Amino acid sequence: MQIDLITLRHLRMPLVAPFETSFGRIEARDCILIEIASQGLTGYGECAADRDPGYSYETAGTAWHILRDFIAPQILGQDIGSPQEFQDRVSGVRGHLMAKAGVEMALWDLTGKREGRSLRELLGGVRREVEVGVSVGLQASPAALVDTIGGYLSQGYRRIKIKIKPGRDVSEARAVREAYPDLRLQVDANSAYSLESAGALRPLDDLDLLLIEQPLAEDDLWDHSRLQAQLSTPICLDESILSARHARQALEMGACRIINIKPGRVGGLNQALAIHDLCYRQGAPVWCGGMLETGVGRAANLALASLPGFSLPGDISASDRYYIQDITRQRFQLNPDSTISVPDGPGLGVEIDPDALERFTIESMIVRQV
Ligand code: OSB
Ligand code: MG
Repeated sequence: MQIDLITLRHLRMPLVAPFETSFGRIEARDCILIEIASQGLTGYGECAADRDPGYSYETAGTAWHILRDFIAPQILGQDIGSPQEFQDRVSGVRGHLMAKAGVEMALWDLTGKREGRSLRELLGGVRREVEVGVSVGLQASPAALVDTIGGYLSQGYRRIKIKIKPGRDVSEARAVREAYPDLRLQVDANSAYSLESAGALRPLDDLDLLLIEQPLAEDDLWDHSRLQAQLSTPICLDESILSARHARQALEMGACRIINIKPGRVGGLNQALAIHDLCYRQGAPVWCGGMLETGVGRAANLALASLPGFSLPGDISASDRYYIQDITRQRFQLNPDSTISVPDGPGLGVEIDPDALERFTIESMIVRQV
């Protein structure tokens, strides 16, 4: 693929409801949409870095800098054979995995459009619908949480994840379990505990949870292995897993039994595939995490989640759970069996709505070869 022109757009999309986690509360989601023009075709990719460095050190601002000053200059005017070749070329840029993942996604979209194949086909996905759930942010009280979840259940979602933090953990999970005894339920702490304070999570073992996501620090595989030894509920790692190597080491040392795969966090779909393949070989369940993506990133997540090893429902909800207006013409709907259909058009299989794009763009820039 000849890389002719790259357009960066910093988007700010108002959420239908605020989203609160252990690291903060947001009312709008930022991201960078990357548009690559190549021989008459246009590919889109979403860089998942948000406005603030809460989930990750990367922000829309750092990603903008890395994309404009380092990544774009290395590929503009070049012929890039494949998403893997792109990764080889930018291997001199340390870290900044979300910035790289956004460009890689646009190259997958271009590859699919050029070959007339969907991303699902390119990745080797085997399902046309994938099981999904909702990630529910911290609410005002356990009663409000039960209420909010009731709304999602009535829409047809059959798996719920709740965000927890110290002091807002066992009471919340217990209230939800009492209200919905058969619900497939899991919790996500986003690194809010230490090995010492995680003792508070022990009562969760009696609540029949699918998993406990990322209780401890991102750089702390070792203490996760000690915590897992004290819990019967599987630990699932999100923030800690940036590569297939991390995944292998985490499984080897018993730091987790399940892995959440997000293409943005691990540097792109290519590395996401590698983690999937490793876990599939080892029989470790994986599921597709979410980053409150626009329709662009959501399409990529759906294609990824159609791979055979994704045996647990993903954090991929219908468009109306996130945004009143999205930047894609497609709005993803929940099917009655708590699944969402994987797009089957070429590449990502989505079309951009230029008016919506204009409306949510707070800064844009065309990067040309110098
Ligand atoms: O930890 O999984 C997370 C959203 C932003 C950043 C981190 C996380 C999340 C979610 C939302 O839980 C998942 C979704 O996109 O629905
Ligand atoms: Mg998480």
